[in-house]
Amino acid sequence: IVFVGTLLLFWGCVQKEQKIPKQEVSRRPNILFIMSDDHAYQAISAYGSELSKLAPTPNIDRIAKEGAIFNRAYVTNSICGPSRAVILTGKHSHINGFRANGDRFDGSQPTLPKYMKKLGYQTAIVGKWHLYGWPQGFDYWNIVQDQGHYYNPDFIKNGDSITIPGYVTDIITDDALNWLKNRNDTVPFFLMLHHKAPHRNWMPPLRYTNKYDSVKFPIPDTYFDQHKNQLAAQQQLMTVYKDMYEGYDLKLTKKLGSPELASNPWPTDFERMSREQRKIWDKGYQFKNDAFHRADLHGKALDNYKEERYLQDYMATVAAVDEGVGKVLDYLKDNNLEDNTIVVYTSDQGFYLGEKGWFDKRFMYEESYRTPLLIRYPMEIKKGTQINALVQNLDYAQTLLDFAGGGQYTHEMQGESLRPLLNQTMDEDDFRDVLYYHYYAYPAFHMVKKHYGISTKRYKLMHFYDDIDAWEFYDLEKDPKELHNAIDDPGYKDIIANMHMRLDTVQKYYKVTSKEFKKSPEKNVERAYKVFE
Ligand code: SGN
Ligand code: CA
Repeated sequence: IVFVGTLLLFWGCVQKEQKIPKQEVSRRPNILFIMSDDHAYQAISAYGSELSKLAPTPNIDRIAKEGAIFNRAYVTNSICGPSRAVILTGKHSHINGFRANGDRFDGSQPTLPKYMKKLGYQTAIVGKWHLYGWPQGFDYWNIVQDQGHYYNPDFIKNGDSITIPGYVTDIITDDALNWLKNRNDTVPFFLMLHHKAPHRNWMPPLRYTNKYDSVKFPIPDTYFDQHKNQLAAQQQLMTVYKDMYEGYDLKLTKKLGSPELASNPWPTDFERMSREQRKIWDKGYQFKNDAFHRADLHGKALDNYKEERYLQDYMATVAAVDEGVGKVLDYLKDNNLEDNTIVVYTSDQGFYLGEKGWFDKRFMYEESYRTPLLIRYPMEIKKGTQINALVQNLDYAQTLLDFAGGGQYTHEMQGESLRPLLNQTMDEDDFRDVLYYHYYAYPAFHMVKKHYGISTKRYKLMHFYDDIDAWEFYDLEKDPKELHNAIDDPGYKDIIANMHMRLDTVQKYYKVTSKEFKKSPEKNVERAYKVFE
């Protein structure tokens, strides 16, 4: 009894010590962290691509216009679950233990939401989670099951399974708004709003099935690239015109006049629709599909057409995300929360929109390695701030804790706070000048080989390993599209030697050990490729 009593007394003291005065808690900024799934920076008009000009994202752009845009934001491991684990922990995959989709997140480790709670925040997550193991550190959670579905999706709400009728992006937006409206407004909030869209198979809402039908999106000039001297790139299975399913991905039909989809290995995504939804959907797609059959395309014309259809659906899916972002920004505005709320918009990684011929992500090449990052917080960030420093999703936890007054919790994290970049108290050149990357998921969907590497503002060194052993080096200034692997170019000999040295240093810095470079057991290859991620 004495022992238990002492323990309770001790616990009471600890509790007391941690209690933060009420006035201090209420002064902390609210945080709205919006993350979509697979949203390429090329598809956000604030980043200025030709493609995005044809399908602008005015609401997401508002965050950049009224705040800051990061032009060189990257991930540490370009795949969903791992990126989310990095964001929650502020630690690389090899430290937080979640290396590939399908791993189980060790929820007992310290995370950003747990710290936010300690700081007196009311915390919530709505939308995609994809970490296996239920969310911890959230007062409220309502997550889509696994990858989630576009139509009538299944959710797990604080532990209970429910199916919510409607379109996933709208449902996530509304649920987040509902939580905001009913929150305890005497304490600050930390809300993670995680969209499922625009993840494969890019199903737009019924109101947008024809939104971009008449828009001819430009075909990337690298669409038919053959990946010369890029062994891993030659062996991927994520080429739009080779690996997409005509029915499932491109919504093409079998024949003129019929709504029956062509190859469609996962029919449930369509079968989930109610009869009314399906009717509107089929009607929306009928006209373009009939036009497609009449055109009787072959060869490159067919390949190009597939890219057009891919982009039309992808961008229509993005349009709903943008609309949702507009709704929550309006809520903040109408409720006098604009000034004291930090709004972040990002994606779990970048994505290919036909560059190099691809969809999906995983590679350390720019399109999938980079990710959009926009942050608005008028109290500290000047309108229209452009940031070119090399930042990573590794930095988000530290940044948000810094703003929330939780700097004491970040000692074990591996990133840097972006706050001095955002409020311009630090010169960009004084920020880090090299980034580390490691992708582990092979063999798996799309068969991108395991690789790791480093990048500076100008150079990139990568090593593909496991069942290959291939180094690549790029000079991004001379070759921004990464088409010329210059690893054997004598002109770069010294620079490459230096990059190797830096790679060693960086790996030591992030505590990477040799056990990180394990080969996959040969027999798993076939099976792993078929496993649904
Ligand atoms: C699904 C997709 C893949 C995608 C993975 C991982 N296929 O398996 O194309 O690479 O998710 O995506 S699908 O037919 O089910 O859409 S991630 O964003 O979750 O990492
Ligand atoms: Ca993703």
